[in-house]
Amino acid sequence: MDEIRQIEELKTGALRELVAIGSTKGLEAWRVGYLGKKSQLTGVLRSLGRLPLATRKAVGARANEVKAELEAGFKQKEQALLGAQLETLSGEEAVDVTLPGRALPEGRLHPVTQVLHEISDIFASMGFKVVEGPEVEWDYYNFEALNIPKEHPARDTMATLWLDYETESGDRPMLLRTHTSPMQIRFMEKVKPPLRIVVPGKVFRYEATDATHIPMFHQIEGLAVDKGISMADLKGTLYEFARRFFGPDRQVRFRCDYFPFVEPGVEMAIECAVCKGAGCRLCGGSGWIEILGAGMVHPKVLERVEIDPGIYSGFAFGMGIERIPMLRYGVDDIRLFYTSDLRFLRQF
Ligand code: YSA
Repeated sequence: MDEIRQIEELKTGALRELVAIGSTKGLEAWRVGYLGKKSQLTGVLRSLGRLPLATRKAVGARANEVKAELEAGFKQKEQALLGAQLETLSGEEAVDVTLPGRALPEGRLHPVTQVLHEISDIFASMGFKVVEGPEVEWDYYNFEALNIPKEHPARDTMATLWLDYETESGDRPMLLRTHTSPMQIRFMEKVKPPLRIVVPGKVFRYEATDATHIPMFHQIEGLAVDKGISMADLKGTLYEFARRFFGPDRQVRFRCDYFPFVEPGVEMAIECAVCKGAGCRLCGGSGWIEILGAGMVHPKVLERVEIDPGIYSGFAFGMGIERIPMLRYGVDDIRLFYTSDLRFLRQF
């Protein structure tokens, strides 16, 4: 059969040429010539329909076999050429394909951010909505509306960073918020009870640093206002938080405290993680670390936002965030969170 002989000659010629090829460019030209759409072999396969039935089968089968052989030869040659190319590269171009890849460093959330998310999630699961507020505040929201008028001694307990902005009357009404409590006022101006929110965020104080104090730290504010809310609701909520975050065995202590925007006011402390209550440098020898201030929202604060204290009552709390991971992991200096030492931060 003429066709078969033609195919065999084609194969012999193609393989002879393939052996002699020395570049990837030459190999590509060979592929197009012998295996491409316009190649002789493809032509044979396309014209099978014109052959008499008796020869069609044998020619088709052989043409397909030769095509597979040529394809295999092409692949083998391609590998050989690439391998040779890698071996001949030198200096910067050289690639050692056997080397393992370089792992990219993986980022992660800062431990304080992780804890802030975790605490927000705990309160969210108890029905509190998570909202945020501005870090640059007016005196009105940070102090005045929270029952801390000018000249009130409570202003001295939160040394304030004032902004260099003066009104015509010589007042300096802008500041970096010293706590997250201004969001109580902002939220209640817009939303009336029943309401339950937590407000995570940064706060700023003009303060010297030590093992438990820094000038920029985080707080999470809590506020619940409804009919019939009592101190029992406040304690129940905070006990539940402590149980979920620190586990059931950690001791919790409430003591009376004073904040002008609550009546009565309390502070909550957790048993020191470093000394387990025995007293150490971190807890100043007391065995306890204060984590939050809280209380029943003062009637004057409710009146300010036009909520009738004769009908509604509420509780609020403001928790310092950095001290929480200190208590959980036994970190004995708050400043470690902000010295950017990756050996410390990678542990969380
Ligand atoms: C009180 C009553 C409420 O109804 C609502 C909120 C509050 C808390 C109040 N706004 C407040 O800021 N109180 S506080 O000055 O005692 O701070 C609260 C917590 O922040 C402290 O318990 C402490 O955990 C943390 N804190 C305070 N100063 C800090 C600090 N953490 C790190 N560095 C500082 N300099």
